[in-house]
Amino acid sequence: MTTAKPKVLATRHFPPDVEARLAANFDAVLNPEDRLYDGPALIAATAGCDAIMCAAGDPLTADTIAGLPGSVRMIATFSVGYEHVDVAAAARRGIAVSNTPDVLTDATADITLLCLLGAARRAHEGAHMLRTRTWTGWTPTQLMGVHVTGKRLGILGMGRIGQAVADRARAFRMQIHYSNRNRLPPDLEKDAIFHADPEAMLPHSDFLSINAPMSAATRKWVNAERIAKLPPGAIVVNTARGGVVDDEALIAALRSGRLAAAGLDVFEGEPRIHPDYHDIPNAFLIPHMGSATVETRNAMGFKALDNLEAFLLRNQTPPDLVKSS
Ligand code: 8YV
Repeated sequence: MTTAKPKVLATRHFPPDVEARLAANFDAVLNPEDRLYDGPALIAATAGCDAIMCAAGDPLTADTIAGLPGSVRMIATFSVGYEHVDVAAAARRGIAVSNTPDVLTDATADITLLCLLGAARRAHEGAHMLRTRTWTGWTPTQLMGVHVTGKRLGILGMGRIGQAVADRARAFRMQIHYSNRNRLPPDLEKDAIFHADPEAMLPHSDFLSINAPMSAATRKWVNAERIAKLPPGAIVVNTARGGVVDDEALIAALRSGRLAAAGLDVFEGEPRIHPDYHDIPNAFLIPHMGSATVETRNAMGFKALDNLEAFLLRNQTPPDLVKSS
């Protein structure tokens, strides 16, 4: 007698190799058209499901989780960030939650450097000139940006991604400052300068990179008051979550020139970003591409599957279980 495979709802259209393994090992409910589920649709779609494989932006709020059928035992998110899953609400219902740490560290750190360099070197304006056929030729003063070498980089959130950003920035001979809940041990801290108080790091940050997760404490952390503490002409880079930045304050500082530039991969309310960003030349913008390499997206999917398989097929604790704080 064959026993039925556990049923897993995939809320998004995941990479082909990931979906193939999902379908081989589970009774998979796929979403080939990549339709976005709202809360009620998600609840309806999970009828008879044992687990949900979701992604950032899916509304796994307390209300949605409260409405899930009793059969749902696990939520595996295809992301390292899990602010879209109410972990406490899941814990109350005995639903395990897992995420995908480590595998996207390098890709996200790479994109952080892309944003840093793109902002500092006015890549958007240069590319725009070519695309709009308005480049009339090289001039000695054309598109002069901000030098990176030797500058101070303040990193808010020195976890795996923050540390990988620091390693890359060292190759540009940047001086690393960081603020983190806990000071790193010397072998990880290396030459970086720790600031127990993140506010105290700001005056030392010619560049500020946000690498902290979204939480109540980081919500709109980059606001007008804190921007005023950065050196004039500083550059802000955000590859973490859009909600960490107060868009109105950042836009005002970019317009006035108080900040030289910003490099942003993530946005509050994405994909409907603050409309003013569209017209700001000194903002280098890309659409949440931090982990977007084939290797990384496959690794994220396989990690989500490792967690689902451990829990649903082998009755084990998921290796990347997210604990409710
Ligand atoms: C993902 C991310 O691509 O993993 C994260 O937290 O922000 C991204 O790199 C996306 O969130 C997929 O769910």
